[in-house]
Amino acid sequence: MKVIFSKECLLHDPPFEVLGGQRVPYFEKPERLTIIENELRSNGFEISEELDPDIELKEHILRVHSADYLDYLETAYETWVKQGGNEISVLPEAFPHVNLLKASPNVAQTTNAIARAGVSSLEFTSTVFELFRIPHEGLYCFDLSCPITKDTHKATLASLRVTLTAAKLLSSSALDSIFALCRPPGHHAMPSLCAGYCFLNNIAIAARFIQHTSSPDTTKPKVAILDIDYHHGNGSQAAFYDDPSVLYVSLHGENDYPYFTGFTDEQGSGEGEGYNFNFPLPRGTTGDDEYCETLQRAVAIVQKFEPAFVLVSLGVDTFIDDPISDFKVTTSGYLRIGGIIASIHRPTLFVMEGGYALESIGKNVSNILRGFES
Ligand code: SP5
Ligand code: ZN
Repeated sequence: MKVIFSKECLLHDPPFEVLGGQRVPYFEKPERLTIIENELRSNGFEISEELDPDIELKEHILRVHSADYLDYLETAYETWVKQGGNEISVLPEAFPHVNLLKASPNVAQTTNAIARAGVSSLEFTSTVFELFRIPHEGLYCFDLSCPITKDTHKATLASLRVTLTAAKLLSSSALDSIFALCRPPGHHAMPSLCAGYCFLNNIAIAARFIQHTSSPDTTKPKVAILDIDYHHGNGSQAAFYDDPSVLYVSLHGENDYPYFTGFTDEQGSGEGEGYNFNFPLPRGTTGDDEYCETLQRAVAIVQKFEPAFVLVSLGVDTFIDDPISDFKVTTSGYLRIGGIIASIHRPTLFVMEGGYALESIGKNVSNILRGFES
């Protein structure tokens, strides 16, 4: 399987995040990628650092994200520092909660960079905005895991370019699979919210990219997103919630981050009803057998949908020793998981998401890809 990679993805390197009320070293480290890269090389995978220079990223980003959010990502660090913020990173300290805004419609008047980092989102407060005729702006964050450093945006764009280069190769040639080895990851990113280490939703943008760049003579290809990261991909779900042309199926830890999404009764809305499937699995007990059994059911749903392409949000934070997750999938379990995904028999784009156990992340990712190929 061909692998697309870029060293620019390593540039995002915040020193810490805030989890469970504590300042902790940032789990989503650049080393994750270099460890996977080395493991894949020693397993004989072909790794290409040639990115497609012709893809106009902005055009494709705007199919998923709002223009004001993209503008924020581009300028947040500079504005923050200009206003006297620390040079480490942009990180909000206050959020314009919807209940706060109800009685105080002045969110639009905030120009303070600290406030703007946390200023509410379109999706989050749109009703309130409409109600008080507040201009849509600001927002941008729903947790404390997305510090924006000097080079964060550069790395984020590289991550997306890796993904779209891979998507283009897959959809324009006879390849049956390809792997986008990238970071920062994407599946938690919403139209105008970063969170969970994600800034731009790589896989959602790739799904739209494939649909919009396919031959105009053919009908818009159906795309299935299979999300095997430990966490529910709230951003990917939201991007296609009312769209029957993109199926979203996720297996994830029950009652864990992002906490407010990923329930079984989230099945899509309007025309998209019946095209969103969530499989929350119990924390603490879900091992290889339980996981693979549910994955088989998820795969059957994908097969029935008959997608032209399958996009896999590849997280290995389901691993037994992952420092922030609670499943018990083993390194050899990932061989089985890759094999089950292969049984869909469709052109498949793997996009890197989470996985934080540095000692095993290389082997685990490599096993999914090897399991797929064998
Ligand atoms: C892409 C991705 O995997 N993002 C995940 C972000 C998760 N952030 C919140 C983690 C909460 C961890 N809870 C600590 C439990 C320690 N056992
Ligand atoms: Zn995850």
